[in-house]
Amino acid sequence: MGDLAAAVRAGEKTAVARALNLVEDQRPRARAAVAELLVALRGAGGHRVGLTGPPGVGKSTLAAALARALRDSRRTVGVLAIDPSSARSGGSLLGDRARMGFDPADEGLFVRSLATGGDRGGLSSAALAAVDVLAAAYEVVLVETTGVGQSETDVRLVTDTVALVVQPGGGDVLQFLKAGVMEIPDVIVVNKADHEALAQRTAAELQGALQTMVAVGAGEALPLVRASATTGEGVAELLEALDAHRSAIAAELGARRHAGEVAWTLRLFRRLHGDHGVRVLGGEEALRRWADEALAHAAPPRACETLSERYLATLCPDAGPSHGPGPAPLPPHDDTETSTP
Ligand SMILES: Nc1nc2c(ncn2[C@@H]2O[C@H](COP(=O)(O)OP(=O)(O)OP(=O)(O)O)[C@@H](O)[C@H]2O)c(=O)[nH]1
Ligand SMILES: [Mg+2]
Repeated sequence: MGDLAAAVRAGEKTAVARALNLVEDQRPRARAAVAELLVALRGAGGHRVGLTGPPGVGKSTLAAALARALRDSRRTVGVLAIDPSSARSGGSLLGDRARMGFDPADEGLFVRSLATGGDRGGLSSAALAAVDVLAAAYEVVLVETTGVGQSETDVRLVTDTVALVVQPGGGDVLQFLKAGVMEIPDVIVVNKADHEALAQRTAAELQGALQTMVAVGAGEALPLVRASATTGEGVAELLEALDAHRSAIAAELGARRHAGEVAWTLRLFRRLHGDHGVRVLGGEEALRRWADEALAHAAPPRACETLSERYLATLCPDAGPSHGPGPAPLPPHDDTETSTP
């Protein structure tokens, strides 16, 4: 597994493809291998950018345009289209590579769709692990997810910067933002700005709504970019806004990624054991501390297994030798690393 991790880190395309196949493989042996791989791939990694937004606003086209701009500036890029709907257009994005003049032999560009959505509209563990793989291999990772809801919330757990893509006349998004149905992104893009008048009006409406939100303390000022993925207009400005956000959060990046991993571990645990599981392990706060501890030694899927073992041991302390004498005491709540194996 060390060899594969090293090859992925070196950005070898065949290794990245192999790692992503492994990530999608649900068999126990593959899952154990993925757990090992994810630990070996941990560390700084590339800038993870989420592209979210309603169906058909041009996320895939924009991802292709951004990828091209990044390659022009000699940065390496991984593109991941997640969920069934994106997987379809992700396919066309793959087709678009030729049309957009991407060299198939380009070692610095990797495009992949994952058809594996998670339950209840959220992202699957495979999707989240795939982001980790690409971030280890490429300087920038673009993650496309469609829709408003769980997948949009989940993508935040694995990305550093979230860009919400809307299109001219996309007033419903404005309503969602105002109503708090939708979380506030880091950057907003009004795509299809080649429909000039309408794009201008939509941008003005959004700007007004955002200013009101800032004024009432419901959000921060955030960049709003008008772009056209098809003409390329505004794509450089979008890239600047994404880079600026990455620079602005540089100091907190480690903490943010760790918080994302804790949240992801908790989500996986909740999917398996529900609120009951959370109660058995002493409530949300205690569960966070258990997750913190487990994440010192493993990536989220494996950390969740550790929590599950603890849950079972708590439920049936006499269940057999494999569970040992029962759960260990809760680790102290401080910032120093705990050393429980
Ligand atoms: N006029 C115009 N059309 C665009 C632009 N960007 C994308 N489109 C078109 O909009 C349609 C949808 O684009 P996609 O990139 O597939 O949109 P998407 O958001 O990825 O769609 P889903 O993945 O299905 O949610 C396609 O026909 C694109 O050619 C743009 O900037 N201007
Ligand atoms: Mg798409």
